[in-house]
Amino acid sequence: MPSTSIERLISSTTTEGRALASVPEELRLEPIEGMARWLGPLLPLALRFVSMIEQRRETMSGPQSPVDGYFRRDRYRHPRVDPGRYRLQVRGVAAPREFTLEELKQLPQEERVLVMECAGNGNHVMGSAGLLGQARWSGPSLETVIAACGGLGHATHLVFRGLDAIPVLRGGYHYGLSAVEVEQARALLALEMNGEPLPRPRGFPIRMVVPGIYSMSHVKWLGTIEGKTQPHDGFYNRKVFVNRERRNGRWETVEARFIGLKSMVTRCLRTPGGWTLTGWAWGGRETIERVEITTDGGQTWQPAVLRPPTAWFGDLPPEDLEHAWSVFDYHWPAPTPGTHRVTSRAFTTEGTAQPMVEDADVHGHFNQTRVKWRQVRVPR
Ligand SMILES: Nc1nc2c(c(=O)[nH]1)N[C@H]1C(S)=C(S)[C@@H](COP(=O)(O)O)O[C@H]1N2
Ligand SMILES: [Mo]
Repeated sequence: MPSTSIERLISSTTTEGRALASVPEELRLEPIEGMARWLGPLLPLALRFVSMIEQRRETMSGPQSPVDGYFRRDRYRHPRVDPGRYRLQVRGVAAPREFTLEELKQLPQEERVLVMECAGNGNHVMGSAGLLGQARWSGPSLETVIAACGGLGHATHLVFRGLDAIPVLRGGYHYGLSAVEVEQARALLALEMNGEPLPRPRGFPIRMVVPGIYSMSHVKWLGTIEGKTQPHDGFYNRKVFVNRERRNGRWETVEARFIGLKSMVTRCLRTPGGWTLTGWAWGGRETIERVEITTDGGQTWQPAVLRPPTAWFGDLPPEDLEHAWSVFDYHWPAPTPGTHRVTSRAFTTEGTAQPMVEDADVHGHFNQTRVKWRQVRVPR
């Protein structure tokens, strides 16, 4: 008979019989690569220093990330915006105009549930993977706002500018996408997150939300939307969020864009008869069909139970959930005490598999999709 948690509890009682050294409810998934491996418990401090906060581990399971504990990535200063005096400027479109917050609230409101992920999440430098979250965002669609300005006019590209002034660079944060990209993504101007007004760190009073595209484009504290007739030649577009990629034998600079096919084991929780590895699968432009788990460093793989976003957000039409993660869990029956190497791997209905190794034709920190290994120490 496999040892039950009660039996393990009893067997771990000290001889004095005083302190019950119980089996923990959760085991740490230790990163074994990148900075996270070397910095250990100091990683959050190091990240905080460059204004990055990973999603809190206790919130890293299930379909939706709470407002409290959401990840954060920005450039240090959060502007304080007076909602009464706020104006969204829209320029370079058919009929340029500005909107008060009330006017934006009066437009038809839409909802999206999606993975918001920093383009550098889980890369080989960081070695960790908490710069992402999934929430329910609502507000007018970008399409609605542009339509209220008489349409795009001659604009083929849009630049989104934040109200956060950046020390030294001063210019403020901005990111540009093509009109086709934002239309296909069904971008939203979010006024609410999980049914609450946007908190200040999340971009109060308005942020961009661009399903399927990495979150450097989800501009917070949105102040201006500017139409252009060519791609935005901005610092963040051209210099910051770029990789070097080899295409037809030539190395080119490529901007970060679409979230690639990924999966990740986020927690290892105690369940009767063993442990449950749970996590998320998301990204890519194909439907995720299954997730496989290994607990022996890749020698054998087992299927996980995969639950699509429609299981939780059935009140929304599937197109509003298109870029949301699926939740998976795998029951790991009574693993032997000791150290185990675990990971997950996602597969699509079209037969695409999440890569096991980094692509030799891609150099850079962004859109690194290969499987993320973790180490778990199972107690006696
Ligand atoms: N105005 C503004 N918007 C911004 C940024 C910023 O520095 N300023 N950072 C971007 C980046 S790189 C990321 S990953 C996301 C993070 O969103 P969050 O802090 O709400 O998690 O915001 C994006 N939007
Ligand atoms: Mo980011």
